[in-house]
Amino acid sequence: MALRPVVFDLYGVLALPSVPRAFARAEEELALPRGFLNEVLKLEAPGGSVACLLRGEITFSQWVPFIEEDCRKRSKNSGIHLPEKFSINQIFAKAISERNINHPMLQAALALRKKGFTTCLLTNNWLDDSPQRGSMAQLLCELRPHFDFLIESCRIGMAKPEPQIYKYVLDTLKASPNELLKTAAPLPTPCNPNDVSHGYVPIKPGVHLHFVELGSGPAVCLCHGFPESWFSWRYQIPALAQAGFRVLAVDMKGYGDSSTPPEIEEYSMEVICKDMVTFLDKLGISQAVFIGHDWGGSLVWNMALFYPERVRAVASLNTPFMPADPNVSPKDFIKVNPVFDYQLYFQEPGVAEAELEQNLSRTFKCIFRRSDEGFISTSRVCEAGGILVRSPEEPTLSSILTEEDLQFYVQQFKKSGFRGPLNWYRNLEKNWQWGCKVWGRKILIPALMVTAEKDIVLVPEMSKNMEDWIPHLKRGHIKDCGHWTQMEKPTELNQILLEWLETDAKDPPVVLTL
Ligand code: CPU
Repeated sequence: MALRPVVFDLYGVLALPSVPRAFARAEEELALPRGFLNEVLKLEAPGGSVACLLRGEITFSQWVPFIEEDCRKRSKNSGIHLPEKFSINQIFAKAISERNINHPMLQAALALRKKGFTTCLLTNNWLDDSPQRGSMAQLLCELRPHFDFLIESCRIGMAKPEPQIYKYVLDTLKASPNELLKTAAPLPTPCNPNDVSHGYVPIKPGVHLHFVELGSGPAVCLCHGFPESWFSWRYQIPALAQAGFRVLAVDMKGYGDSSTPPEIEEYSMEVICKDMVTFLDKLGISQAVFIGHDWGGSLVWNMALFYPERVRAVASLNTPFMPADPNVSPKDFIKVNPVFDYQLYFQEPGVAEAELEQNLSRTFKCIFRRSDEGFISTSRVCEAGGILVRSPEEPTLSSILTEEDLQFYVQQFKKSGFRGPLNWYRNLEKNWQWGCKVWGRKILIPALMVTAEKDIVLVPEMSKNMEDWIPHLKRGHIKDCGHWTQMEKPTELNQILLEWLETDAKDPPVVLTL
């Protein structure tokens, strides 16, 4: 389908026309007449060095001596003194380092794209081989994924305002009318499974872990819960990568493209923690920030308790840290907390598998819902004879995911079903015994607990005593959020995680004093 095109100028998407501003500042500092630099650039013949630069015929570093020569000539002709320290390189370095994204404009571009418009970023740009070229690369890396097309003059041999560049743009964007619908507040950009890098780490014979990786910087390992996927972090992965982290979103053992060994013992917390340590070892990562949700939350607290040296910082969404109490067995705990009754129903191998695998699309439609959309009832499940028996045969799709998102989960669970995922629940006694060994141990590494107001299974109240065990605990709380935090409230969650990562998970910059 041909779509309606929208073309953005790079300087619309950048907050400040930084080159003219840097020119004005340089002129002031160097006591040059106002507009001197612009004049030099403008006076250039159509075939001059600026045109060559913008068409990519020469690189930035090749261009600098030409333009400096032009400046010298012009100053001589007009009797202007050009100081010794005059440097085009420095003026541009400043201009580029000050370029900031104009977020409202970018959001507008994203909203239009979401509504079916084809978006294009058109810019007169140069081949940057300057020492500061990294800033330009960073900026374009951030912008590129948000547009269908990025057209840079230096890559196509034509520059604005030459008429042929507009013909080129029109040929690239094939137009056809399309209805503009009302725009809502945009969600963070999710990642597309076909557009991300996938990695596979051998853990031991017959077991490997699959993960999606984006960004560079300190490693952040994202651990999903039941019954999910690396894809549950789709709204977090680009945001954390953009903030300067190397994000590794893992398909936990038993899920998606990771191995799904059939044995129950393979899914104890002790074995899964060891797998995650091996995962880091084999990638050569000495420490990672661990962020987990649901069962992934349980896992990351255990990583912090048993392997603090491998954990740069730990954060859990929804799942509180509840140390194993030697006086309360898991069965006792479930008796006191009837919302966990489904966990008893999950115990007998094969039973819940049969129910949950019968119609994957219905299963996920029933499970992935906000609490006010009729979330499955998790109490009296044994008595009811199933977790989905009280849900509609043809449930509606929740507003927290799209039909394509749903199909992704369906396709992932077609591979190995629910046996591996359910096995996470079949080590309750073993996990408790393992936890009892460290009764009294505290978590003193940087830690964050994010509670979700309307999670009816992992209720915020359950986290109330965490400070006894994690005295320096930081907290975030998301109102009107149910169990599926990452997809229900991605904007709010990203804000909490990014602020915490910035303050507690980045190594402080090294300050050199002379
Ligand atoms: C319940 C039943 C079926 C599908 C989904 C749910 N998470 C929602 C809750 C699933 C869960 O049981 N998490 C555990 C994690 C470790 C602590 C106890 C709860």
